Amino acid sequence: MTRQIQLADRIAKIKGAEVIKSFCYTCPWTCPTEVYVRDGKVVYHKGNAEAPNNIGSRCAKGMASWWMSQDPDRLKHPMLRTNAKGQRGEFKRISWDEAFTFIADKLKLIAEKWGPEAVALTCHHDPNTVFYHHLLRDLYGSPNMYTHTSGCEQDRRAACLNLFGHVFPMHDFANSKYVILWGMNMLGANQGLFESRGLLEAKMRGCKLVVIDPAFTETAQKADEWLPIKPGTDGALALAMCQVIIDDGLQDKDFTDRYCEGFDGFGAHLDQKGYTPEWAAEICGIDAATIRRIAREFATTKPAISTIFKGSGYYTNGHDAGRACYILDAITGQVDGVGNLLLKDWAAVGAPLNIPKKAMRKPKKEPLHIAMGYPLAPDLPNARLPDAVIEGDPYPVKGLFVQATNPVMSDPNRDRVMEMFAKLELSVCCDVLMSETALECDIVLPETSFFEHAEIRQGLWLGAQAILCQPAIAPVGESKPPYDIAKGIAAQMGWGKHFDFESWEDWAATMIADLPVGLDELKEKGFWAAAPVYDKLGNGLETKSGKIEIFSHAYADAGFNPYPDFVQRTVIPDDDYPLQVTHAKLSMHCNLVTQNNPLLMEICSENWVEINSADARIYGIEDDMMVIIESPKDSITIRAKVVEGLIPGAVSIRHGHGFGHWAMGRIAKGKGAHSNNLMDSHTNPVTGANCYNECKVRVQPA
Ligand SMILES: Nc1nc2c(c(=O)[nH]1)N[C@H]1C(S)=C(S)[C@@H](COP(=O)(O)OP(=O)(O)OC[C@H]3O[C@@H](n4cnc5c(=O)[nH]c(N)nc54)[C@H](O)[C@@H]3O)O[C@H]1N2
Ligand SMILES: Nc1nc2c(c(=O)[nH]1)N[C@H]1C(S)=C(S)[C@@H](COP(=O)(O)OP(=O)(O)OC[C@H]3O[C@@H](n4cnc5c(=O)[nH]c(N)nc54)[C@H](O)[C@@H]3O)O[C@H]1N2
Ligand code: SF4
Ligand SMILES: [Mo]
Repeated sequence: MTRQIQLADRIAKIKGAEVIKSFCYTCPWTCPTEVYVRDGKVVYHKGNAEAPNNIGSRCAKGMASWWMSQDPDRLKHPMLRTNAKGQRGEFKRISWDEAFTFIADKLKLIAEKWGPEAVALTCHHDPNTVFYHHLLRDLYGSPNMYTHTSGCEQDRRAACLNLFGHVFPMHDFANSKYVILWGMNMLGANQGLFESRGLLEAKMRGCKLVVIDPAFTETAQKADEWLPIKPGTDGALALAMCQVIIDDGLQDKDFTDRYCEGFDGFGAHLDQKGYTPEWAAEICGIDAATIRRIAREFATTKPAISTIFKGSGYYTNGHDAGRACYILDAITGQVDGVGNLLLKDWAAVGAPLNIPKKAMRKPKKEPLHIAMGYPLAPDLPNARLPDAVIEGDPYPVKGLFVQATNPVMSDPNRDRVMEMFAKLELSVCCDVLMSETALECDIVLPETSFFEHAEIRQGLWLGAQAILCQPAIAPVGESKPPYDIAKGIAAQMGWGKHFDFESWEDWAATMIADLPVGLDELKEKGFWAAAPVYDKLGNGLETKSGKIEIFSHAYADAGFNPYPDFVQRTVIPDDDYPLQVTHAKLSMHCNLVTQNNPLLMEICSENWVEINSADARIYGIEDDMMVIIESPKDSITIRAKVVEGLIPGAVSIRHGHGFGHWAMGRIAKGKGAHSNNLMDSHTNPVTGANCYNECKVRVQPA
């Protein structure tokens, strides 16, 4: 324990605070925490020192997140829209009973006129969404329960599912000797803390870090080598690296024989397509000698990891780029061993409600993503949802529940998303703040935050882990936890008996019935974790062949090319719009969650666009100047940072503020600029991912 933590512990204890084990949900990595509460207020909080995920640490946005427990702008009452849709919402306060009745009446009407599949739900991976699933899927009968993932790491998910049959492999960086990060800026956009710490510790022990990114990110700044790649060309580079490894005979033959499907065909495929380093160099802007060298280093330094997050996935060719980056791990035998990409085990966390089979309604239609023609999409292609609402394609969607996600801000093509909200018969927003999406909805329901309610979810740690969030303070205003909201609506629908728990401890006990830990111990510790288990490939994977599918049967069955290919992405800069848009997160904020937090806004009060000094000279841009970025569709005014660390021909827009932030609250309002109306609704044809970087722009001083 560091001196600082000891000191803080002592201060808090002296002042008589109660310590509650919980987790942070400021970002999806949900680090286990200790929340210190006195007189019903959060007075301090820190990482849970016992938990392997964070070992007592937190990131800046996690530290500052206690603000959420007392933000005066928190939603406090259910609100009903009083003006017509298609304009900024005006609302009146209503009671919960009125809210439940309103929603239930609309649900009944939609089921009668269009069928239950005309209601969809989208959320931010919140585990408590499970209560809405019980309500809307199991009892109401809609197959359309989705998350926001097509706006996030959908391409990574799809690549990992198709190759490894695993949705979210973790990284055993701490034991690695060679790491290639493809557009994964984990030291800026931090993903929990043990992976970043593990990587930095490994580096101190001599692990080589190569960052492939158009931008000289926080992570690139710590790398041994930064390879500035032309946007949307990772697939070409990774395929050429695979070819070098196979040409040189550096593959792990024993591993590919035992655990991989289609290795021999893959070599032939690369040869046939001519995916040589010289070919790739032309496309990605990294010279052939470097491609060869990095490929050979990677194949001969073990253990190693080649991994992606979202960078390569924001283009219409991201699906195969992702697969190719991970095939590097597969052909060199670097999967699921110590120091590798780890196909982590999941904890046996069950459903909270036991709804009898005979009470469950079977959906009559296939889920939207299948009906839309995206059978391999791990989630809804969000950018296509407006087609279903506005045009009834592939079938009508009339009701939408939105929980802990802000699609008006987060999805591409804001105009179209807002048009969608105007056309819905029922739009319900469950949030903690009056978000931009809330303002487009019929009804806004104040949910409790992670300081005020209980949740159990899978921990993002190398081994199986279950983590518990416990209520530390009373709900803010009249806000309710998702369980109570779903229960209230269910009661109006005549299904109240299925929500028969009095306290959160009752449903929590049901959820962890199969875990080797009781609720009392879980409350005491805040988490349950098993040691990481390595080398499980012999048990078979959840792919069609049970192996790592370099040849993807899922792709073949869906009519796609089973081996990855490189195709050019869709929107290419031209004379009128000469610059390529890329995006990156802000280290001091999380997406659109933290811009009303004064502590973080004091450090980072607005977002900006980065532009290379060579481009800045061409377009008359000086550092710190306000500039206009204009696409064929829209324009924004934003502050510019003139940098050396960005590939010329691109701009990097830091994501998180802006769009007037008219809704969120008094601190967020009017700060920074938002880029999501610059682009159209481009969707990856295989994974359904939103392609935010399919966007060309021009820039000039404001
Ligand atoms: N501080 C902070 N931490 C966060 C978040 C946050 O908002 N702030 N958000 C959380 C969430 S929800 C997520 S999903 C993760 C995201 O984690 P990351 O995916 O690591 O985060 P981004 O900043 O979006 O990283 C995208 C990177 O890809 C690069 N890039 C763009 N185009 C290309 C390309 O064609 N090829 C390659 N190789 N790189 C490219 C960008 O320059 C950028 O550095 O972070 C999580 N952690
Ligand atoms: N241009 C561009 N667009 C992007 C990205 C990018 O890098 N560039 N990043 C993409 C990525 S990686 C992601 S993950 C998405 C994220 O996009 P979203 O899914 O919209 O998620 P957030 O921005 O995290 O905001 C979520 C909403 O949750 C609310 N909220 C916060 N805490 C709670 C809570 O405890 N309960 C409830 N009910 N609500 C809560 C907030 O007030 C906010 O309205 O955006 C994507 N969009
Ligand atoms: S990484 Fe995410 S979950 Fe962990 S402390 Fe930071 S904001 Fe919270
Ligand atoms: Mo994300």
